[in-house]
Formats: sequence, C-alpha cells, structure tokens
Amino acid sequence: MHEIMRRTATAPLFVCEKAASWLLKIVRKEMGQVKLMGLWASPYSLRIKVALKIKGVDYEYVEEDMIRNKSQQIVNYNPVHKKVPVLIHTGKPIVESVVILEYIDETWKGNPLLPQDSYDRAQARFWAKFIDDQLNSCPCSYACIQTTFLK
Ligand SMILES: N[C@@H](CCC(=O)N[C@@H](CS)C(=O)NCC(=O)O)C(=O)O
Repeated sequence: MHEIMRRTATAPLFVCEKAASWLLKIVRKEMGQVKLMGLWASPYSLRIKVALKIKGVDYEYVEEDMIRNKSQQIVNYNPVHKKVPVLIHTGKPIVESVVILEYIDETWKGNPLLPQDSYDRAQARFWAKFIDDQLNSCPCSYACIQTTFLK
C-alpha cells in the first residue's frame, strides 16, 4: 500500500521530467545540436556560457578535466591548442573563445553581442582583446594556473 502511495505521489513529477526532456530534445533539434566542452573555472569557457545564455541557445555542457585527464575529444577537436572551450555545432567544432563568440553572434542573430555602431564595436573588441592579453600574461584562476603549470 505504502509503495502504491509513493508511486502515485511521484508520478506527476516523473511525467513532468519526461515531458521536459522531450521538449529539450525538440528544441536542440531545431537549433542544431550545440555542445560546449569547458572547464568550470575557465574565464574563456564562461564567456561562451554567457553568450549562449544571452542568445537563448540551449546546449549540452561537458566539463573537461584539463588537469589530469585531457580527453581525446579535446585533442581531436582542437589539435592546435588542445584547450577548452570547444563549441560543437551540428557536429562541427569551433575553437578559440573570441572566434566562438563571433560564430555564435553570426549564427543566432537575435540579441546581438556587439553594439550596432561600428565605433562602439571597435571599443568592445578592444576590451575583449585587452582582457585576453591580461589573462594570457596573468593566469587568472586556480584551474587555469593548474592547467598551465601543473601538467
Ligand atoms: N586563447 C584561448 C585560451 C583558452 C585556454 O587557455 N584554456 C585553458 C583553460 S582556462 C586550457 O584549456 N588549458 C589547458 C592546457 O593548457 O592544457 C581561448 O580564448 O579560448
């Protein structure tokens, strides 16, 4: 009896979960499969997460262990740098965070990431490059320090 009551109580949750995952599958199919391979503490990965959020793009996130167990997939998808983030859209990998941001902006037109005015765009690009230069010269987070120095 107890088991029947438990099942009855949790059935709506189960149905909701199934419906949500079914809807998610449809949305992903509409947008083309989007997958982000990243590292939780990577500011470069975070950039991509923010851009996808602004664009409202649904995606699958795969956390990579860049310190002890770099996956073969990362090496295959990014053979030049072997780094995250890697964005995979409809099976094709895009690497380098700024390149990925441009790809996202060109692929999903709504909510542009860059300003309309070309001078303002130049300013935004300047700051993006400035941040890149700072991050390159000063390892910015524990995980990045680890991936850089503790190999
Ligand atoms: N210029 C690259 C930098 C990416 C990068 O440095 N990623 C780090 C994590 S923060 C990484 O994957 N490191 C792994 C390694 O050096 O082996 C970008 O903008 O995507």
